[in-house]
Amino acid sequence: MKLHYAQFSRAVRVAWLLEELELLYEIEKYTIGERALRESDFKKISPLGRVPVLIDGDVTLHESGAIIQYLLAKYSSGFLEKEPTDSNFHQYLQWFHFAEGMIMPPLNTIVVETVLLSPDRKNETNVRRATKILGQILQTVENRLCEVEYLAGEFTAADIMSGHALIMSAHHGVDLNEKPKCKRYIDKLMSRPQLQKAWSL
Ligand SMILES: N[C@@H](CCC(=O)N[C@@H](CS)C(=O)NCC(=O)O)C(=O)O
Repeated sequence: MKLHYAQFSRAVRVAWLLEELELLYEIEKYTIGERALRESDFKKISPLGRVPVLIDGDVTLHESGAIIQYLLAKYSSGFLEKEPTDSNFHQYLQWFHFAEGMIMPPLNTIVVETVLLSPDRKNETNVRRATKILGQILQTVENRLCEVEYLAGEFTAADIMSGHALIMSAHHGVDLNEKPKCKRYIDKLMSRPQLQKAWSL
């Protein structure tokens, strides 16, 4: 199994799960923005030139949530998932998909405007709007974490998906001062050796 990975990217989610499942994998490392991601060889496995990409035998996947679901279905025997019969199944789905569906779109805007674009192309209105929307979105995570320790009750892949999105938000300077549960949750996730390993490959 081979993971195409870049530090601070969504590929951390995949490495994190691989570590939690104690699976063996090879790693090919990139830096976001580097030329290799734009080259035709890489685009054969990732048409948009993005990470993560997972190659497992003759299977190639290039969408983090799909990779996580694939790994769980093939290798976890139910660990880190919720079964449809579990009373938290709907919460598991809700918070698994909340990462790419809700948290990442405004965070992407913030990253594009503040990190990727040159200062003269930065649009303050876009940043303000995305910051406001992201604040509202993260408030729903805060509210959920007032009820439970982990998003689906106990630690699952929903925490790998949305927890990572929350960690990325903090990493990019999103203000969590009025969201103490989110801050504590991030600290708790970051204390997992499996995430520490995935973060610093
Ligand atoms: N929805 C995709 C997003 C993949 C994505 O945008 N990856 C970013 C890193 S987090 C990337 O590779 N960016 C490189 C670039 O845009 O050049 C997923 O969850 O895998």
